[in-house]
Amino acid sequence: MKAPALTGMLEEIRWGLSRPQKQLPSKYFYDTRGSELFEAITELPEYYPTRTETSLLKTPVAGWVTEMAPASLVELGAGSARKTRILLAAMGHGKLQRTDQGTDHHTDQRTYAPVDVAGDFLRATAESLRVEDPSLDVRPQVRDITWDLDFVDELPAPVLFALLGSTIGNFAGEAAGELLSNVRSAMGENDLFLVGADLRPGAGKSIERLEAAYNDAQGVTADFNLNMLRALNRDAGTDFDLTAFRHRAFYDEGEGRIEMHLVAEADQEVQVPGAGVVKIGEGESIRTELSCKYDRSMLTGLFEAASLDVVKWCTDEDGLYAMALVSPM
Ligand code: SAH
Ligand code: AVI
Repeated sequence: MKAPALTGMLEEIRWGLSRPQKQLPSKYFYDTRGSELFEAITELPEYYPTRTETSLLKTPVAGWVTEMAPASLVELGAGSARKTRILLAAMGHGKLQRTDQGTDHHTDQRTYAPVDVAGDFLRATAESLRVEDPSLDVRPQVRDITWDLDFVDELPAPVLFALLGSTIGNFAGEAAGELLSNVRSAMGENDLFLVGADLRPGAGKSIERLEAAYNDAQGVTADFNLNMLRALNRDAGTDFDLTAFRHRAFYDEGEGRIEMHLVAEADQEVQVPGAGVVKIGEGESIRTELSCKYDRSMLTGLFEAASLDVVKWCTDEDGLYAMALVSPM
């Protein structure tokens, strides 16, 4: 990760570690090693969201995209963009398209703007896409997706925005609404926004299955969780002892979310530049991630609050995962 302004990073860390429930922002998972560990998570037998989303992207979502024939795809939190290849292929299937100005353009002239905080990983993703498809105009944006998406003005329209992998779930409470409003502000009237979301437990989805996705037998999720401390020691100058914390993840049924924590196995004293020593007692935890789970009405409400209308919706047979295509109201 190209570290964001160090002062901003340190402010977030100091603030989070001064809360009654200590917490750290989940975006700090994603240095290059963290991004690779996330990729390994997506291959785990327990982690169903990626496989389920891949299958929905093939059918029916690719058909929605072909129908829309976007000229550009803006992907928020793109990571390796592995599943994105399905969307890019679907974009290329259109024929001539009439623009708002009455001119025609070929929809196989496509622009792809992946946005991610993980700079080195994003640049590698962009490079491999260019090699795979030299006709694709790839414009990576290393930035926080909650920041102004002003670069979108430069892209050929219409634009399809995408937020895949249930990353929306990592923005809890008001942050999810703010993120959707941020995207809404960047959208033109003919643009669309595709969102993937992990669903709450139900008839075809047990709490055990959900919790297993965050407590895999091989311990990859535990490594991913602990890697945040390694990244902060390197990028923020903290001195967390990685051997002194253990991974914990559980589903909070009342809140409808997975919480990931790092639990101190003994009393800890951590140096945080600018904040001196932060004490963490034995058994105390730092919350590193919230992963909110939704149902259709909650998501519709979130979209409506951001002036977005659901125009297409699908889920898999078991009701594990949903995809929504939304348009400006
Ligand atoms: N879209 C991919 C990757 C999901 S992992 C998929 O569906 O598999 C979440 C991605 O979002 C990571 O690549 C991470 O670096 C990025 N990310 C997390 N928080 C972010 C933020 N605030 N701004 C920009 N990128 C963010
Ligand atoms: C990227 N994000 C949606 C993942 C999730 O499921 O919340 C990150 C993750 N955390 C643990 N496993 C995967």
